[in-house]
Amino acid sequence: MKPEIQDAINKQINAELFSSYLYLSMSSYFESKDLPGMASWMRVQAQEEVGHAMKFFDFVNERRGRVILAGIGTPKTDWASPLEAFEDAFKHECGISARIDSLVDIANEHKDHATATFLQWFVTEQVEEEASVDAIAAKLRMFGEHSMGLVMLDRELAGRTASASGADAGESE
Ligand code: OFO
Repeated sequence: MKPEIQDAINKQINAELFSSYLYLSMSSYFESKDLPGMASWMRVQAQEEVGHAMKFFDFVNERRGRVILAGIGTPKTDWASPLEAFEDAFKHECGISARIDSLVDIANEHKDHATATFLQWFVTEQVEEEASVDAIAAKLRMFGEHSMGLVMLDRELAGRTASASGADAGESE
């Protein structure tokens, strides 16, 4: 594995673990606001991000590279509203998508077809990652100040489970 590719993937492992930390922080925020469904949804999301990090981790090892772990940044801990949290999540996922696109560019520059092919799973996954948080933010925008809508959405989001979302580490979906 070329050092440039290895370095870029190691940075991505850090970014995925930061994503997990951010969503766990959002889960804690929702717990504090008595929104257990949103807290649970974010907790599942945090687990899914660890799964993403582990996919990269396993890939580097399969290619006889070396995973080097670095410190994880401190996530934001408070939001003005559930809508602001989901809007932040959407912005964050757009940033992660841009990172994945640059990784594809680096793999292509180095004619590393194995890495470019491996990354296609993430390109597709990011479409879903952006769409899922954006859809929730859209519903929150629609409800406005109506607390009944918030309660109903919270109940709906409680239904997300780790297995249904492909959150298990190393799961290929
Ligand atoms: Fe790993 O997709 Fe979100 O961040």
